[in-house]
Amino acid sequence: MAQHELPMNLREDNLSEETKKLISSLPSDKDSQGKLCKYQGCWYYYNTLQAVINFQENFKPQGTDIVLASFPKSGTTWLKALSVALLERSKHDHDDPLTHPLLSDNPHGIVPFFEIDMYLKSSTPDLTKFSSSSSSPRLFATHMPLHTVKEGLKDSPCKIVYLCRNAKDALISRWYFRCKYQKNEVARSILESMFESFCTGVSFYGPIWDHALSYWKGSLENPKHVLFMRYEELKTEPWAQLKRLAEFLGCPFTTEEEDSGVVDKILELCSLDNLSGLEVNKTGKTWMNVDYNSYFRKGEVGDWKNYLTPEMENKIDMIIEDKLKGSDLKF
Ligand code: PAP
Repeated sequence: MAQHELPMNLREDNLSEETKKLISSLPSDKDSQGKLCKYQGCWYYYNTLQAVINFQENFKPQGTDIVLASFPKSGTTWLKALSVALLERSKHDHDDPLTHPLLSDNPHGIVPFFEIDMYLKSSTPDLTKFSSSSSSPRLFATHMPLHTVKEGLKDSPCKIVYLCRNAKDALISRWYFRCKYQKNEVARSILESMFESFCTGVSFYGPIWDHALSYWKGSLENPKHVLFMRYEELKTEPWAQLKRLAEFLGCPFTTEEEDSGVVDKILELCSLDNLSGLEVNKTGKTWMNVDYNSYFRKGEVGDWKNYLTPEMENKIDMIIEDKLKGSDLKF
């Protein structure tokens, strides 16, 4: 694909002289979409690296900020929706399309990614819309690993929520997303090449094991600062996990709320069926021209079984087991 046809985050046309110099000193590689380099243990396309550096150098945190973090395709859209619904619940009716933000905008339109929506275009983005007089804390998102995010947050006590998902499901989800975005047929040859990069770790935001480990360790070191959640647990015990998230974010449910069905209402509002059926999510797009509907697919646990061969399964499992050895993280 020609540079100008690629989404801005995958290109290399927005680099400062310092970043060019930095890149020349970093490990580099390429995949079918472009050149990648490894910064602080994580692989980025060049423009995204510029955005990461812009964020690290220029972001001014507030102590009440909340950061939602994930490896791509781990349920970020869901986590964004749940967090917005939790924080906004005292202000809006869950079914009022005129006022509830989730009924008129996609979660990605409401909660910006540092390195995609904010610092990709500018090193000094306008943050005024996130620091209005609103009493809610500011919500941001990221796919960066924890140590890289922390540099931008300086020593601020911001709360960080990480959503982890089975690596094989995240890979299949990424394959579908990429094919849809590039308007390609969902071809097996694309999966096979993505699988190889995924296993070597040389893939956008990879390696997944180091990514998850950074947050796992952070959550063990400072559980009040970093909450480690799992997509699979959100699916099997949504009630308990939503309550856990609410407590961590400092807005636990009251007994009256629980008794009056607020937990269920939030889960229903943020369900894949409900969100994907909203007009805005059927027809809207991100500023980078990604259809909002590409963020909603099956939302199942174990969908990889329909696509990966036993050899592929074995290979990925062995790599991850080996890389996680010595930690008690499993995913
Ligand atoms: P992103 O990293 O590009 O932001 P992200 O939202 O993390 O994408 O991942 C999309 C996955 O989350 C899709 O998984 P699948 O391809 O295996 O189906 C998508 O279906 C799933 N997803 C999106 N919204 C929800 C939701 N409300 N509940 C459960 N799963 C969801």
